[in-house]
Amino acid sequence: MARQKPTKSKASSTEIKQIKVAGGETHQQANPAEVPLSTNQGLPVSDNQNSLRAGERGPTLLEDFVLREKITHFDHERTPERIVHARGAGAHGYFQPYQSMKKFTKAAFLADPSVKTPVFVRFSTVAGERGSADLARDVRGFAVKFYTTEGNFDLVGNNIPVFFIQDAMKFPDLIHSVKIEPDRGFPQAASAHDTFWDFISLMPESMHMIMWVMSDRAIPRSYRMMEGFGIHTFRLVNEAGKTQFVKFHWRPKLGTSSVLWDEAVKINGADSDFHRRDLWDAIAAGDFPEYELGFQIFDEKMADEFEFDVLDATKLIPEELVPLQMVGKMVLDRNPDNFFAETEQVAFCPSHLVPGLDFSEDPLLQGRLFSYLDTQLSRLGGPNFHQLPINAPKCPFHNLQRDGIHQMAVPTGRVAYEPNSLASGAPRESVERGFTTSARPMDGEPIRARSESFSDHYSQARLFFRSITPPEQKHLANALTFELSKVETKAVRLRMLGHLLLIDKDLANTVIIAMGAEGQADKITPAKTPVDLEPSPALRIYGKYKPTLAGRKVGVVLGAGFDAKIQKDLVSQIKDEGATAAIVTSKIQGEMDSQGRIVPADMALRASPSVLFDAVVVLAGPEGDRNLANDPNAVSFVMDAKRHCKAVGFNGLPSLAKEAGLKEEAGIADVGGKAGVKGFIASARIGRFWEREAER
Ligand code: HDE
Repeated sequence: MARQKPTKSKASSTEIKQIKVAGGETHQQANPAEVPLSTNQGLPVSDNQNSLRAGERGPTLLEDFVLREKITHFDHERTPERIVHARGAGAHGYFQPYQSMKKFTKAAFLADPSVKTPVFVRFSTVAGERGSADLARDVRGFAVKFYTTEGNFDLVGNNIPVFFIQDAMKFPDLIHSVKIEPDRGFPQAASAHDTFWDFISLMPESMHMIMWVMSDRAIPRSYRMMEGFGIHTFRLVNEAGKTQFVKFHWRPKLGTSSVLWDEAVKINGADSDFHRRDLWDAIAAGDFPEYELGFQIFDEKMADEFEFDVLDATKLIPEELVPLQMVGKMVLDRNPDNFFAETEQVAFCPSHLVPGLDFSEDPLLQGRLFSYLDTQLSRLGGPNFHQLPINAPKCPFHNLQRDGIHQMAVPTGRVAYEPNSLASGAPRESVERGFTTSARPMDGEPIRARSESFSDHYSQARLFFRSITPPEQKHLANALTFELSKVETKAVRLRMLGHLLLIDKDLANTVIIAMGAEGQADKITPAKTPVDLEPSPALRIYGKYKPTLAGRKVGVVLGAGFDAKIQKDLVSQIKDEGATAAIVTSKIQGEMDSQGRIVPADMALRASPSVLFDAVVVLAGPEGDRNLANDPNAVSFVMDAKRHCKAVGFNGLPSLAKEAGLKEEAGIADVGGKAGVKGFIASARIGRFWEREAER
């Protein structure tokens, strides 16, 4: 395949020939030593500024094949976007097992702890279009392509361990309900509208997922700080043919963090690429995101004893019931070279499997096995998308498929069938190395029906709500109130409130009171009466991982005359934590310290609200304090950091403190005082001080 040589940009513009062309404007021409620009046919281009015209002021000629080639290619620069998960960010890396998993699976990439398997990961939102904002309340896609020696394995998961629906038949309805409403074309990337809640309120099976989507999990701080799940039950198969069930989990090394809804709304305005930029910046800085892969392994007998069906994707298996076994780590250590060629063109398919793994009969998974290949055919324009570099296996592959649109290979020889006796060495099937479907019982009449074992829609929703921490519960109730208050159709609101009453009375009543709907909720009769399950602390975000500042970003605002010693100490201690310190000043050129030296800035205050940081510090001398107190950007910076329960350090700010209502309280302290910089760092590690959170 022809590869374009990267063009090295020459630093000095003196090498470029400046000529005056007709009309007097300057026309730049490259030095003869530069790589010549050419058409896609390899023809060097003599003029990349002017189209071919009939006279200087005449119409452009159809004959201008250089212009037409350039414009035609431009016109087709976009492929159709993914119907779901359109907005995403990708990264390269590797996976390495901790130990051999041969006892459970014959998959080669899990057999040898010395072998690193290359991976490409794409994180995404689901509902919004390609250009939508990153901080929508939404599920996040967590798709990993393992380029193994036995072919590609795609683990196409999400950041939430369950799903809205039980059967693939409902997927188009679910997605149509959440996407922009078809008549008006809005709202974009938002679930807070009538069609979504109308559908959800008519689908009791979605209640468990709704708890997750209304929780802080749906507004993650970073792709680097969220868990991932394969959701469905899969099978592991070992050399002897023994099968066990497995659920896949990803655990971020940095722990989990989420933002508050008020932050999410403001981040979308301040930096709608927040997650994409965060991932890119971390990898570019050498701070490589890491995730551990964990397996929940269980057998048929155990599965039969659970109170729920392991084929039902709206249910999870609490870790307290089947603990996670950590099997390896994934490190993302390289940004894509080209967003389109890699992140956009990557094609994940849950049907991409390797020997040693197998599917289950989960009816949602079964539908996915068809859908992904089908969607790639139209999204990537034909059946040869596997030849694109990002999709091609890194192990050899040979078969007798031929032709098709966008064929990039040149197959040789007269034989394109099997068996044949005319081409020696032509590929043949292999019983030893080939993928075989695991032995599993299969019988029954063709039927369209949901198994009785799928019918408990409320118990695990209740389990989730009762397992998370009180601040998470509060945020969940607020999210429900927010979303349902945006639903215009009263009947839909009241139907949803009826479901909430079945999930948890306290939760329902909080939302009912906040909406002023006392005594009006619908009465819903569940197919199966919900039961109280043992809470699962593993489902919470907060208190599950060790507090850390690693991978986080601290905003350090400097006002004129700030204490240079404190600032230096602060920046060095932040770095020691594995975090980033971003210097923020009123003017982007920097700010003067107490010793008259200018410290350069990373960001300007007017473009950097505190929602972009995990913790903040503001330092100033008397003049700086006065200036900041008069700057609404500085005042809202501090007020928001306070409101969002972040660690706040300050020094030398009597006027700004008065203006922004800043005083010493939990997580807020003078870094020049007793607690010092160390005290601030200790608070910043904790992250949020929920005791400061306002009731609403
Ligand atoms: Fe997807 N899903 N999905 N999905 N999905 C797609 O495939 C589909 C489901 C997930 O970064 C599409 O290439 C059906 C569950 C991710 O490129 C499409 C059903 C889970 C991504 C599709 C589901 C996912 C997709 C759109 C119900 C978590 C983005 C473009 C039966 C386990 C992958 C594409 C990327 C993308 C279909 C449900 C995860 C249309 C029919 C459950 C992470 O084929």
